[in-house]
Amino acid sequence: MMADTKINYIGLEEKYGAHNYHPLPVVLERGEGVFVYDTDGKRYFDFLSAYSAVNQGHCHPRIIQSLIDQAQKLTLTSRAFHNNLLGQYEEYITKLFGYDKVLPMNTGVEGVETALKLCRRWAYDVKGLTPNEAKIIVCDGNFHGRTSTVISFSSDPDSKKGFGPYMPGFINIPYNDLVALENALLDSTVAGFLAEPIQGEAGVVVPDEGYLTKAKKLCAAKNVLFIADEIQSGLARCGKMLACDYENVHPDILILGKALSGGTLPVSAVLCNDEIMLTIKPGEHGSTYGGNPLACAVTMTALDVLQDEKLSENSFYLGNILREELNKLNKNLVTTVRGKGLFNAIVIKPHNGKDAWDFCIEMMKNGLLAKPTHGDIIRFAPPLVITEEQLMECVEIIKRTAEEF
Ligand code: IF1
Repeated sequence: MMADTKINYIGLEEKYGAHNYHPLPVVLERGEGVFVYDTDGKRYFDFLSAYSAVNQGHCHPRIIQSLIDQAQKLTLTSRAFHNNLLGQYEEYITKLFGYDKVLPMNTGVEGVETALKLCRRWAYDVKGLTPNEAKIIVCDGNFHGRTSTVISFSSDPDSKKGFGPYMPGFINIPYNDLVALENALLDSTVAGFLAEPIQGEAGVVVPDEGYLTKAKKLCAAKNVLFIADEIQSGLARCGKMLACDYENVHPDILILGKALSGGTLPVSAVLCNDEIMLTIKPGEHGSTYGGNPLACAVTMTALDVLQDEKLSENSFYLGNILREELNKLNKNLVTTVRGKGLFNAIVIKPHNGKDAWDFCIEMMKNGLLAKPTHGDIIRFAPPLVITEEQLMECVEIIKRTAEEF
């Protein structure tokens, strides 16, 4: 007779963990490719991909092998000493994205903070702005992370309220609004414009065709840096290597994270050219784990996988099929479908007192995991290794859930 050794996983989190999330009532213990498995062995399609950190699929064998191999050699030296992988990684990623240099960090928000510091330092040392007066334009609906500086310019009360005092030096304008950007750029103390080329947390908000091109042009005309946060939209998620690639826009500063490590450990990167990057001198910025050899090994393989398995092309092709199928759903229930590549979201109209959360609970029962955001939006972002056959199986689950709803 098996003793009932089932651990009350959720109860432990409830009792001993911070309550800073409200997860779906599912306990996962294994992931492989597009699938995750709960502690009862039930299989789910993962349609969140850890907020686009597992674009290469859960536990990709090549990425895991790199992790294992390097973990048995050297994991961390700190930047007090050189290591044999950092330079190779830096050459790889700067050539891949077309920049002189990269500053390696860990979490996405550390990458954003690094970009903000680079922009301010460039403003004072190169552009010649008065010290401590540089301003950076940001967009309403932004999500760039959760440090005190970054939430200072959030327009989302849940991210911002109760955490003051706030960091000054930011100008909020509406997203996808070039007139507002042009007006904000009249302020001669502006140093940079930070935006997500496709807004993630806002609910996969895709700007008008040409927005990125014109925004970059307006910034360039005023010697203002265009800073693209591609932490969620980048790395093949939206059907191109970068969302900016749809318009061939080359940001002055590019920020990457999440899928950079294929969902194994936090790795972020800030890329820009020497005029900006070399304004930070030795000892003026860094982090304990930034550029560690384990991260370098894993990230080079994670970037190889994106290219070798043509995940941008797969994302582009299957994204069109997914949106075509989602647009067939009952418009009284699914009022909006939007996205690019496999970076999509639907807006659910509350039904009989049931909302997006309830819809996600029903999809979970039907074997598909997704997460609502802002009450009525559900993001659909499966790992980019998904096959057409698997995608159609997921479409059936979503259709069945909509019919039952
Ligand atoms: C959470 C969503 C939230 C990001 C972009 C920077 C960061 C993120 C465009 C910071 C992080 C994560 C954070 C996580 C949930 C998720 C998220 F947008 F993806 F859905 F919160 F809004 N730029 N997004 O999306 O990167 O420091 O987290 O590595 O905080 O709940 P990080």
